[in-house]
Amino acid sequence: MQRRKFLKKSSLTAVGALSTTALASCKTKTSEDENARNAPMETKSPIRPIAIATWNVPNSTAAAWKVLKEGGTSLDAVETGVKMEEADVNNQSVGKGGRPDRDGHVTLDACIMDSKGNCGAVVYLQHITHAISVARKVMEETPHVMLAGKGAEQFAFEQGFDKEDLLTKKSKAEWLEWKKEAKYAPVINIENHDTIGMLAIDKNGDISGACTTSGMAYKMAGRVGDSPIIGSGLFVDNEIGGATATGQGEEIVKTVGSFLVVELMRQGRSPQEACEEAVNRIIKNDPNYEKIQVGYIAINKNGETGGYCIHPGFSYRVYTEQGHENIESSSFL
Ligand code: SD4
Repeated sequence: MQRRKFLKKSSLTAVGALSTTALASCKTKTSEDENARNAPMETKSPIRPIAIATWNVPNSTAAAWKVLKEGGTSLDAVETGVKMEEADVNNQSVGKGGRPDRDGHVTLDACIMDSKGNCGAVVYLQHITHAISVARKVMEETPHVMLAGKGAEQFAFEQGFDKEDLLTKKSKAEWLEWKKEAKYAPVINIENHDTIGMLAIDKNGDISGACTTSGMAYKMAGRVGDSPIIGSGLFVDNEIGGATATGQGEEIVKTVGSFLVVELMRQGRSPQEACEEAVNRIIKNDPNYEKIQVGYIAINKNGETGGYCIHPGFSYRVYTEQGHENIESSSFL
């Protein structure tokens, strides 16, 4: 019953002022759509280049688009794009200015994946704004996939990254205020919004993705969420598409969400349907789902996109040759 309600809702909600890209992924299914979905991918004319990102991050998608428009790779596009949010001190969920853990330390998680299946990640990284670039260095300059904590920091310094203080006055003042009660209760779409996950397809049709965050505000020291975990916060398969996540990382990790979305697309689901099913897994797994927010976005090889979340309020940004827009995601609740 609950499931029926959610399927109905998801097919109705997204038909607002959306581009053909978004509509292709959200509209009510017909047998024509079914045929189109089952047709071999090559027969459709693909939308490319394209960049999409979690939340309304116009500066990031514009920066990624510029790279793509100039003929750059999807890997350069996603790195360049998410760096905008990492450097923005007003985004308190990513990079410099991110909210600290409960001990007052800003610790960053990030990962990146290219079209050849290579990936790199950093977890619990301190003192460096551009965690995504360190993750890329891990991918390109080491035999490993993931570096953590002090080791990641030391590696970054060796690679020429500068040591910085990431705790801004604003985030410090808010943390000191929080400490008075020290009550840990994630606030949906406020405390945990703005992690940026980005997916892009370049002119050659190659897909890459990046995801970067300072994690849940006032988390326990050492806590790592989904964002740097390949398969959870991000997954790309160049034959199929990509997916990335935002929200309560524990739930995303438990269901290996982004990998799940890509595998569902491999089985023939549209990006929208795949995101819905991945959110539905969380709903089924966790009786307390009303207390949390999780949002997924996805793109398939044709450049069709989708997004879905538990609570209303999540949106994602799409940038194509047709222009750019912020799309309000449909939601379970
Ligand atoms: C995490 N998924 O660390 C991240 C949090 C997040 O916007 O998305 N914040 O669990």
